[in-house]
Amino acid sequence: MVHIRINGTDLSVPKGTTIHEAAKLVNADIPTLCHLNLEGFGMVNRTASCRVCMVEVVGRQALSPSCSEMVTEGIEIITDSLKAVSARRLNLELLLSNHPMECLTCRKNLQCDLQALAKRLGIYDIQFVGEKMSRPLDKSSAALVKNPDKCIMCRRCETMCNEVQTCGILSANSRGFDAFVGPAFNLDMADTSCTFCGQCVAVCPTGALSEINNMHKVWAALLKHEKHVVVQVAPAVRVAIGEMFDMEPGSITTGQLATAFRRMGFNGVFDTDWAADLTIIEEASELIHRIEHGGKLPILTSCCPAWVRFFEYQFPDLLDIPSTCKSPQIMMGTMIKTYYAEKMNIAPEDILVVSVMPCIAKKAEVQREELRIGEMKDVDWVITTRELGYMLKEAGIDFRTLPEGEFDQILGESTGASIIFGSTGGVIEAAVRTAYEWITHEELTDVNFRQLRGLEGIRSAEVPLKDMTLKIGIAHGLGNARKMLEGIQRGELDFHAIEIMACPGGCIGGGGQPYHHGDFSIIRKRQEAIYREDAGKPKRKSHENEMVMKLYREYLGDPYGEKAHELLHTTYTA
Ligand code: HC1
Ligand code: SF4
Repeated sequence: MVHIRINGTDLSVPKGTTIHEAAKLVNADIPTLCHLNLEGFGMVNRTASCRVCMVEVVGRQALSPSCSEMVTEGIEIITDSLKAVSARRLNLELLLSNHPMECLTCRKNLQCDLQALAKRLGIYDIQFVGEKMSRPLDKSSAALVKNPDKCIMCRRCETMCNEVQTCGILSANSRGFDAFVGPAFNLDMADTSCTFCGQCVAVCPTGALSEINNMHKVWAALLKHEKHVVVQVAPAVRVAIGEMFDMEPGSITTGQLATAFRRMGFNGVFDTDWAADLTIIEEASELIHRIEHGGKLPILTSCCPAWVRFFEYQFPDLLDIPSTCKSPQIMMGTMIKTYYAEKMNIAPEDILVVSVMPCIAKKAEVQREELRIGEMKDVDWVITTRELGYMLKEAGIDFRTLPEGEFDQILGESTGASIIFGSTGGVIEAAVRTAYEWITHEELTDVNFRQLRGLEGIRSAEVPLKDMTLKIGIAHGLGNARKMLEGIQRGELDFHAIEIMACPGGCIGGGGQPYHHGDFSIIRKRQEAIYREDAGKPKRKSHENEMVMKLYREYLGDPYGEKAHELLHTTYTA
């Protein structure tokens, strides 16, 4: 232990404690901006670049950055001296001196950490009106927008992209006043191997990184009434959107979502969970087929589009191991424009499919050339959970008090297995629930495979299945995925199936979810809600979804059969 004094109080703290952490123990709330500690996800940004957390250390002339400096034996710290407080304000004013003052139209308006700090530190006038940068916006991708003029060099995105996701897309460019974070040689994002996981967006404190705005396209489609506009909503959205309406993190809002979509004017209100059950039928069949026919193992899940881009770019020699199943969002789009169109007697060209996703990469996924029926995209527009929240606020829909509604059939039924897709480990647990019964021909009485759950970055489990033991691997976060894939390349890992999700916690921690502002406990609460919703469902195995099984009887034929292959499977490109 280290003995220290803060603001006149003596205390002992473990070695390695930062001044900022120690100050919390005496209720001293030192502001921070660049600092971010995503406990549980291995991300600590301690660049100390913003200098808004300065404190006074007795006996020193210079102030110290509290977020990065560790306490030492006998140190005496004053967190609220006038010298420290005025230096913090001055440093913030310098940061603001070249910041574009576009708060009213900024995507981060009222969600911006810089804006919140300016309010907290009482900045109402900018005393240093400096030269402004004017660099072009990067809107080259279908997923995210980069506005370098709003970059404050906090380097949170860089830490996330390089250390956690190991993608290496973002780093500091230029020097001094011209410095900003972006791809090397200032390439357009679309010309890099960015996976569009959106985790840089999730941690950016300002509007320097945000998702591509598709809200106006959806409003325009709903207003024009020219098309049959339908919506689908992903599993993880229902446990997070309430946060945008000051509901407790982990509130389950499935029924309110169905009602909200009808109020917005959608002609069909569908649940991506239905398509997640469909995905399991295909994926479990594919796993069993590979086991029985000596196919390539392990099979890797393929529903996360950032993960798909990651393995395409980084592991082109392993393209034959991921499942060929399209993701649930795309399977839903395909089924809407084929099966549903036929049933409803609507020309597929007259249908517009909107997805509400917790994910930014889903915006890019729908643009992929192979995810089309002829010229027609399977899914037309993707909005994030956040964007849906903004649209509901704009429409004045009081989400908190909406009555619960139901999704439309024939694409609305879902089981507990599909809901858990939203959490790390959930896709593989759902697949195991079905594979178990199909391999053993016995009823699975306890569907809770708790060994597959949790938030550890890399997990493994063995599930006994009569004559064999199914070996399962799970990774979330692309850095963890990289470790898994390198283990496979070296021939060290022996799994039948591996689930990988790009984001912390899986889709519940997606880059399009309400901002967590560094509070990882929110992700935990969303995860708990996912398993609560699963536990409350009368059916918890995907093959018990009657509307999905009806689809096979009426339209697709055999699971993993010829028509299912044609419509529900895809290919990958190095
Ligand atoms: Fe996901 Fe999936 S779980 S990828 O995280 O397989 O986005 O929620 O919709 O497609 O179902 C996201 C979530 C989502 C797909 C499903
Ligand atoms: Fe890196 Fe993901 Fe951001 Fe792309 S979207 S720059 S891969 S963190």
